[in-house]
Amino acid sequence: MKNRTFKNLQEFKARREKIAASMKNSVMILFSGEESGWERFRANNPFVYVTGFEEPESICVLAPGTDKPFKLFVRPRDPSKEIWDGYRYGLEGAQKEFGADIAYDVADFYKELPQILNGTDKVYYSLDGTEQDTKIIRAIKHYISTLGRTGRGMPPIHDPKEILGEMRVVKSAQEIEWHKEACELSALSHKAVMAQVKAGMNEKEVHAILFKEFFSRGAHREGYFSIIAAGANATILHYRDNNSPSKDGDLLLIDAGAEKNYLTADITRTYPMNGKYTPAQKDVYSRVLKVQKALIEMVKPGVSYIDIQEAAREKLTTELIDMGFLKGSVSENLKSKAYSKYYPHNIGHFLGMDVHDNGLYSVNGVSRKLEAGMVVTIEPGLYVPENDDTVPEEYRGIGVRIEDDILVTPNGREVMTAAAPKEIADIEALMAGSNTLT
Ligand SMILES: [Mn+2]
Repeated sequence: MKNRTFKNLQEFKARREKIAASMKNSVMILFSGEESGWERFRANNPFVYVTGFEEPESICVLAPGTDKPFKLFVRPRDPSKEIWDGYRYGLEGAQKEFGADIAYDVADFYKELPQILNGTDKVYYSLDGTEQDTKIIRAIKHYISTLGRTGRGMPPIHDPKEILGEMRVVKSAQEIEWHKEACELSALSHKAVMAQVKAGMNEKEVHAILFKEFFSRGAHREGYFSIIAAGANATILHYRDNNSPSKDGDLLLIDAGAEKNYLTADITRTYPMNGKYTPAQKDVYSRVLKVQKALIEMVKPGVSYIDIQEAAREKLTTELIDMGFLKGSVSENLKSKAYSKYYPHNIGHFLGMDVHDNGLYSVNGVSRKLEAGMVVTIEPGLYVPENDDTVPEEYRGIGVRIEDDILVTPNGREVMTAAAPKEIADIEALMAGSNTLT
C-alpha cells in the first residue's frame, strides 16, 4: 500500500525555489537516513522538509541553475523486497509523484556524484562523522583533481542548516496549518487524559491512555518521549522512567506532544491526580500560571526572546520571595541566580519538526527578535526539591510546569494549544467526573 504523509506537494516545490534563491554555484546533498533494526523509520527532517519524500536510503540533490535542479536517488521498485518492507515509489514515482526533475537508483549515487559536483563552488552537506563523510569528501577531491592544474582548493562544505535552519524558523501559511493540527490534537489529548486520570494510577497507565488519545486523533508519532511524572518525580526535569505508582494527593506533570505532518506539539500540564489541588499545590500552581499568562502576553513581533527569558526569571523570583522561599530583593536574587534552585531551566524554545527546533536565538551576539510565523514555547515552572527543609513541609516535592505553543502573528500571538485546560476551576470541574466515588 502506498503510504505518504503529504498529499499536496506544492509547499515543497515552493521551499525548493526559496532554497535555490539562497544558493549560488553550489549543490546541496541531503540523506534521508538508513533503517536501523526494528525501529520504525523516520526520515531526517532536512530531507523531508525539502522533498516531502519519506523513504529510507534516499538522497536528494539540489543543483539550482542546472537543467535538472531537483534530483532524487531512491530505492528502485522490487516486488520481492516490497513483500517484506512495503511499497516503494521507485524512480518513476519519485519523478511523477514527488516532482523530481530526474530520479536515479540510489546505488548509482557515487557514480553520478562527479557530474553533480561539476562547476560547484560550495557543497551543502551535513558532516556526521560517518563513513559517508569520507565518501563525499573523496568525491569532491576527485572532482577537483579532474580539473587539471587550476590551483583551486577544495570547495568548502557548509552545513545545510545555514539555509534550511533559518527557513524553518519562520513558517509558511501551509506549515502553520499543519503545525496547528499537531498542536490542537495534542491539546485535546491532554484534556482527554485529564478527564481519565485517577489517584493511584501508575505513570505507565497514564502514558498508555495518552497514546490512545494521540493516535485516535490522527497523530503520526509521539513527538518526543513523554514525561509522565507523579508526585516528586515532577521535580526531576528530564524524568523518563514513567513507571511509578502514584498516591492520593500527588500532582501529575505531563510534558508530551504528538507529531503530525512531521511537526510536533510540546505541551505541559500539571494537575492533582485526585482532581483537587491542595492549598500548597494551588499556591505554587497559581503563581506559575499567572507568570505564564503574563509571559504569553509579551509574545509579539519585535520582542526579543531574551526579554521574555529575563521577565520569566524576574517574575518567578518575585513569586519565590513572596512565598518566603528566597530572602532579599529581586535584583539580589537575580544576580546571585538563587532562583535557579527552584527554576533551573529556560523559558522556551523554537518548535517545529524538532521539538527543540532549528534556528539561531541570537545573531552576532544580539538576541533575535520574534517575527510573525515563528512558533515558540512558553514554559515557566517551579520545582521544590523533596528534601528542601528551608520551606514548609507541604511544599516539598511539588513540581509545576505549564507549557503552551505560541504562534507569533502579525499583531501578537495565537496560543495553538489552548484546548488543554489550565485554569484551576476548569481542571477541577473536568476531573470531578473521573474522581467521583460511586
Ligand atoms: Mn518544551
